[in-house]
Amino acid sequence: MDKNAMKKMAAERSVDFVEDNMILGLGTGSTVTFMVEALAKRVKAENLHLTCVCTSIRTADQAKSLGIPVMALNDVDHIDLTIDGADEVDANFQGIKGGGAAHLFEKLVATTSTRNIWIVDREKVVDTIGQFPLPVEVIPFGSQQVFDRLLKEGLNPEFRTTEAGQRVLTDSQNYVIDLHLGQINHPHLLATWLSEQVGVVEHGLFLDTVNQVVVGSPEGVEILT
Ligand code: ABF
Repeated sequence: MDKNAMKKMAAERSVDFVEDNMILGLGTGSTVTFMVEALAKRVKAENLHLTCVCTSIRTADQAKSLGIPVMALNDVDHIDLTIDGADEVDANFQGIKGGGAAHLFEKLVATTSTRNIWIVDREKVVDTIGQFPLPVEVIPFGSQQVFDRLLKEGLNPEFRTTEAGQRVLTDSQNYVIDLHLGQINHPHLLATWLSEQVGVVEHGLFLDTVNQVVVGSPEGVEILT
């Protein structure tokens, strides 16, 4: 079974957790794209009343194009449930996000949410996180000095660029530096250190955040709690 089929399977199953009148957080990425498509079908079929807060311009554009009501995060006082993708998640439900360069908005929405569900294909469930490069959003001003500090710390940094060699810009017009670590044995220590670095806006370690993980695999959908 190809990866997209597994993503689609998890995405469609996650929509079952959506209830009428929810304020719903919508994540970012290709798995979420499948989820928003399935959500729009359910909204229409059951005439659900939802308010959705999006974690990227591209998710907001997709939701609005499918007739899903969207509100800004600043305009809601809570979020009942957020469904998002992830790049890696381990057995302790610690994860890496940000492959889609949206982890700042995703973390703001996730930390506002009563419940968080991640939707992944099976390959994203790992023993130890870190094989996926850890994204770090940095402001452009002084980003070279931040890069040099990460390099000196032995964190194997690399500015994320497009195929044309241009630096990737987040929705906040910041840069992303990816840390090629291979394995992160003490994610909480690393998260604290990164958060203390001036010029770092947010990192992609999502620790003690997710409540359930919906995993698509050739054997079917598995819900980890
Ligand atoms: C987003 O989902 C990002 O944080 C994460 O990188 C991405 C996973 O992308 P995909 O679903 O396309 O594999 O939330």
